[in-house]
Amino acid sequence: MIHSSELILNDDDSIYHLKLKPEQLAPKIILAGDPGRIEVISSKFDHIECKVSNREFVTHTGIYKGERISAIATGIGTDNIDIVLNELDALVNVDLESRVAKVKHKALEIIRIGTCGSIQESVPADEIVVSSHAIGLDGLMNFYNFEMTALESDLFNQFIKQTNWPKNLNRPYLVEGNRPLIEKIGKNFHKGITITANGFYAPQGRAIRLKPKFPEMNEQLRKFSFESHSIINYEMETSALYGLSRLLGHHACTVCAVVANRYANSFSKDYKPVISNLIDKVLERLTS
Ligand code: R1P
Repeated sequence: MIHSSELILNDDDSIYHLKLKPEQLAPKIILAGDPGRIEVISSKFDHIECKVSNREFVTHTGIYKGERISAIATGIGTDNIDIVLNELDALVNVDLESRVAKVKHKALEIIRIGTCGSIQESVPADEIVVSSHAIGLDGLMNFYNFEMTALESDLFNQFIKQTNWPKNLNRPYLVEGNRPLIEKIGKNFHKGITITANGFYAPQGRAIRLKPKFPEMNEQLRKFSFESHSIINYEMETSALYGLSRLLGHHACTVCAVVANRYANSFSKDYKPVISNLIDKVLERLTS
């Protein structure tokens, strides 16, 4: 039995942060950092079943072309992904009444639709990137029994070597997303490795008044190349999403609209229509 300090339920028996009950969650899920994006996604549904919100965690569940989908805002960062993934999994794989994990596990299909910064000249603002792998600078997966596969380890060792990764920064980790889902959702998008940063400014090589300790980081990331792999973009959630999905037995894929090009020092003039088109494509591909 899972204690009430570990699996926390609200007075209405909904789960602690997401405030959802099992019947309010669909097996196909779209995640977005920005709570405002959830309204855009559900405006495309044929029917909205329920809207639930608590803190930054806004959920709209509805029907799109006959399929049930939940759109959920995670807020920013891998610490929030830790909450969202664990609570989503508890909703489907734990009997909340008896507080016992179910014997038969359900696998969720989870697509993150995000915004990101590209570090490559060839991937300008307003284009779309699908994350084949994520390199987490966040350290979250180091708190779980997560181990990289042999292929991931090879790629990771190359990353440490080629970037000359400083020993006094966080120890990163590398994780691949769900290949079949990446092929299905990410068709014709730029595909590559995503850096999941544990901050928006210095951890992504930005400086306003404070200078980053590793100023050559973006140049090192841009130059990285191993077999067919290169690093394309920065965002702040995918490493945890891919890592926790693998451990919990769910399928995950991230697609992001490029809003900033860090090589050209440019920012999208208006990325909202790009996100709206991306949502249309993901909904089509997720339900086909
Ligand atoms: C930073 O501005 C936020 O935008 C990106 C980053 O991952 C981070 O969450 O994604 P979202 O647009 O999904 O929030």
